[in-house]
Amino acid sequence: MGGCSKRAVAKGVKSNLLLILMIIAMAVGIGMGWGLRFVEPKLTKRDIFYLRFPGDILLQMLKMLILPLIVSSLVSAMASLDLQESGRIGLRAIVYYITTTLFAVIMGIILVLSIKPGDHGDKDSITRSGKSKVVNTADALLDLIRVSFPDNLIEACFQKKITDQIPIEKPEPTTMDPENLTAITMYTYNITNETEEVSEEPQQYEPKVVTKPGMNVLGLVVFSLFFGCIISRMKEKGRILAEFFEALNDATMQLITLVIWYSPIGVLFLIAAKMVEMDDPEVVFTQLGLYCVTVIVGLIIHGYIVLPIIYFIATRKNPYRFIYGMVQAIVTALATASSSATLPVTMNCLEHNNNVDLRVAKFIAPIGATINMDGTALYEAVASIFIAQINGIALSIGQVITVSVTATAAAIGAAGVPQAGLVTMVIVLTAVGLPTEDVTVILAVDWFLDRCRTSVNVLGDALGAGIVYGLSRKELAKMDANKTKENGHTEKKHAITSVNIANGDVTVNGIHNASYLGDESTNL
Ligand code: 7O9
Repeated sequence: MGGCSKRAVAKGVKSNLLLILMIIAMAVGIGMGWGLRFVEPKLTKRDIFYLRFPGDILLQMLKMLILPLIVSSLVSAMASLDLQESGRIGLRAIVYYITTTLFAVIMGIILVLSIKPGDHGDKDSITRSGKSKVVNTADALLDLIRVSFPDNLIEACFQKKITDQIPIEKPEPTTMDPENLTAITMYTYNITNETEEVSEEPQQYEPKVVTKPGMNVLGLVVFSLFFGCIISRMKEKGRILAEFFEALNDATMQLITLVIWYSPIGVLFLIAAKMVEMDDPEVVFTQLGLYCVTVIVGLIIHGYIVLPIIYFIATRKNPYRFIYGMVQAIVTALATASSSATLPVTMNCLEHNNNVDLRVAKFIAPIGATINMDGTALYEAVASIFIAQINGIALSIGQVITVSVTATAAAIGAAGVPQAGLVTMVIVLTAVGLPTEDVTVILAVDWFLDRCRTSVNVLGDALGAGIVYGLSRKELAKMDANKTKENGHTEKKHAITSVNIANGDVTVNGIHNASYLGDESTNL
């Protein structure tokens, strides 16, 4: 027992050291980046490019791990769960995702309707940046199903097929033959033709399936879930596959531990580079300050009050201790603005700091990263009503409800579409008939709010895993009992596969076994 507590202390120091390093990295990154804004001569794009380099390497290492991580996690988790149990656990997760996303949206709507950030500004005085996009809601919905069943698994690792909107060419006016015109009349012809196009009927589009770069996560998730399910049903015959994916998962998790030790350096430079390259914050934040405040207050209330209350109700444990265990993941989310790149860190924190049963963490965390985006949902609800406000449009109750439903659905389906932030935003705006080109008004602060909402997305996934674990203890214990009854030697085998080499010493991974036995003692 003495060795056990020593190990616990060593583990505590280790995770605290990382935590301290992460916080220092964030502070130094902000300070250094801010300081570098004032050096003369100003940093060029090239300088910033090099400043970001250590951060880019972190991002690449994290993203490199996503593919083996999600496939091995989902397959091995499904293979280790009985169909009935995994169904019940999955159902709890889905209920949690939908209700919390809806809560986030409602919180956002309440705040934006009471703070009214859009009533004070003048829409035309706000600097616009970027371009809006043409989106068809029905096609976006169909795409969700389309990407779930990729036609080629290898291709799904780096590309996805989605529906694009192709402008329909208008037939040339027959009265004028452009080929016979002189250069100057040709010019005026084009001009008049263009203005005619704007004033006449709107441009029509037709759908076309195109290939876009980026991993088709949804496709891989669906495949892995079914594949794992089948392996579980094959019993003895599927055992070799189950063990293969289990080993692959263990190996990937150990690689993640290595990457995490590098993450403070990466985080420092990612944040510093972002601080240097941002546009003059004074101009942007005086124009959109109240809007940012609305989003951030909403995110804080949702992530640090509403979700912890739900966690407490479901598990009767201190939610802030759980959140404390997730700080590394939250800082990584702030630095990378990507919950998928943060997923390896999230899984690591769930396993090592919060002792969530691996079968639940492996099953729930990747699905959460893919479909559970509370921060994004809250953000989209606030943004669309903000856009209505700056246009002086008063929304009816029906329209507000439409915003809440579409924002919830858009956040859940976001991983199905590339460039999702913009696209899902346009879907919400279209649903209530708001001007879609006004998304360009809020793009100037999007990079900043993206980081904030990503950290709430990650926190929501983590708390979700904790909650589902808390609610599923009975099923997990029952499964353990069944397994020990079936054959005593399997457990021993599991213990050996979870030998912790990353520590430098060979100790049997305490968390893994403790959670199998339902032991509370490791929950520090
Ligand atoms: C935010 F599960 C994983 F890790 F494999 C996974 C991989 C990719 C999960 C999700 C994705 C993915 O593609 N997600 C995605 C998320 C795609 C497009 C848009 C978004 C929305 O992103 C959030 C936002 O912009 O609000 C946020 N940046 O959580 O990453």
